[in-house]
Amino acid sequence: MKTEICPSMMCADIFDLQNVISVFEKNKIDYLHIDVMDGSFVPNFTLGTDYCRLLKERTDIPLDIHLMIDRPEDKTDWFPIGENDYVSVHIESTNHLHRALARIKDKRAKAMAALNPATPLCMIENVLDDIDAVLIMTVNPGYAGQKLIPSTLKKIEETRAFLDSSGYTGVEIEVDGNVSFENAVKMKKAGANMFVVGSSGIFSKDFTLEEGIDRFRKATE
Ligand code: S6P
Ligand code: MG
Repeated sequence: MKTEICPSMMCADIFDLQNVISVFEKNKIDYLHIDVMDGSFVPNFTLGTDYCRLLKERTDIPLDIHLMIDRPEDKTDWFPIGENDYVSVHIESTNHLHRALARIKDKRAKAMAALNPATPLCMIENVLDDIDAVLIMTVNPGYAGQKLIPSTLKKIEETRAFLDSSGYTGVEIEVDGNVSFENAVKMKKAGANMFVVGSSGIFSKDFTLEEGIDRFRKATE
């Protein structure tokens, strides 16, 4: 499966966004990962509907909208969701996971089910026909700059094995949280193919964004 880079936009320098997007376009970045936090499902507020809309207007790079909000099924219309975009909803954020995924599919976008580190894999068992990807959180959602929870590596492996043995070989696995160059190698080996790269990956004061992308691609080759 193709290795895809999804930079976490909450880690990008907001005063330098024009340049950041140009670098991503030039380097053929796969998705822009946008963390939407509502201060309720997670203890933080981050990027919102206007931010998504402005990015959508500025670039053709598909969005990867990570909804960390309560009752996402009621809010999908607030976002500029296009055919090539991914939208992920957390299993823990709704009593109506199937409905939330269906709202995304109504927009012809790609649907992703997200699991917190403590949420068991079996929770996706009944929505396999409704998803294009599974998001395995490798930290507790809410903040950038956290440390990988080691048990999640095994969970990635189990997820890939479960999807393959159930006949869903085309369902992708995204990983999010402390995806450093070093951790990405282990995550890829475990079966992940979409990588959310943030402050421990390509966004660093020690090298340019372009160098970071290059290092990431070489590490995960
Ligand atoms: C966390 C959020 C993530 C972070 C990303 C940051 O709740 O969903 O997308 O932005 O993990 O990357 P890093 O390398 O700082 O962990
Ligand atoms: Mg995220």
